[in-house]
Amino acid sequence: MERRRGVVVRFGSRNMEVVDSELGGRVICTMPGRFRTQGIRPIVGDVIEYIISSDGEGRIESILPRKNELLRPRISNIEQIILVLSLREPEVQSFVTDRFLLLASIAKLPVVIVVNKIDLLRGEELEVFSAVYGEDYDIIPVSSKQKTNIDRLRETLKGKTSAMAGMSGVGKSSLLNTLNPGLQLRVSEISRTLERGKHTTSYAELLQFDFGGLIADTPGFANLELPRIPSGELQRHFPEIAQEKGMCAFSNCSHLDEPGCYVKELVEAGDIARSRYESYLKMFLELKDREVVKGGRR
Ligand SMILES: Nc1nc2c(ncn2[C@@H]2O[C@H](COP(=O)(O)OP(=O)(O)OP(=O)(O)O)[C@@H](O)[C@H]2O)c(=O)[nH]1
Ligand SMILES: [Mg+2]
Ligand SMILES: [Zn+2]
Repeated sequence: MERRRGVVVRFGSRNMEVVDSELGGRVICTMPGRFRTQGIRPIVGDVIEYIISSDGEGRIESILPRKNELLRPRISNIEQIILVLSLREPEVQSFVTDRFLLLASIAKLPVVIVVNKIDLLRGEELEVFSAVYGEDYDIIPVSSKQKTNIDRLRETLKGKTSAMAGMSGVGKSSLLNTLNPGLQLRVSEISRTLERGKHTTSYAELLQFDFGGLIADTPGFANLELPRIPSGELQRHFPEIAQEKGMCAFSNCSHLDEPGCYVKELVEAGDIARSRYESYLKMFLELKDREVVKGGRR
């Protein structure tokens, strides 16, 4: 029988939904019993091989190796993080933005910053934001409400698997509907054919854009608990600090209060944004605290 390829986009209690872009549709698939005994468990985002049985159901044959895997939400093969934020209603604090950026960096995923609700901005607010982030990150300013710059965002999403992250209220759901009207509605329709468990909302799922591309609609990535990295590694994830590596008097400078710290000089001169430096300090001290707590075992 013909083996086909698809991407797992959603789970039910006993089956899963697979998008087969060649087929141009979706197939409800089940797992062979041997997966359970062998401890094989597909997750959302997995590329799988399957065969269609006579009743139109699919049966999974194998899972292709994962390129990467996010833990919260548990999802594989993500190609980029779309970090949505707004500068008004709500004004997302730079510390929150910087945590998201850190998580994306640790996951080794490129991130695109989408500044939504630009219809609410006054004066130079967008320019001020761009001055802090524009050099190291791609920024797409949009308004879901006025449909500004939506085409540009669509281009960025087209043909890729993305995860959308961002604080509650910044307009993630609104954007999905503006990008692809009816997307959410269609989802609930399909869910009926899928046998759902009781706690389905906690699962990750991927939505399929009509223009091509998949996106994880769960805000689960919003869990902002600091990942367990050594404090000394933090600076690698701040591009504007990492770039100055070797410029401080001490080669292992943590840019806290060491003499001859070039990073602090750049902050004073306004070449590194103060808000970014303050985020760095706050996270550094948090990581350091944790190291002291478990210090006895080191
Ligand atoms: N002015 C303005 N309001 C917007 C825009 N986009 C979304 N909103 C409003 O912002 C509010 C929150 O939007 P949602 O799409 O629910 O936000 P969300 O990010 O999905 O929030 P969670 O699901 O809680 O994570 C709604 O009242 C939207 O109408 C925009 O571009 N401009
Ligand atoms: Mg939402
Ligand atoms: Zn330094």
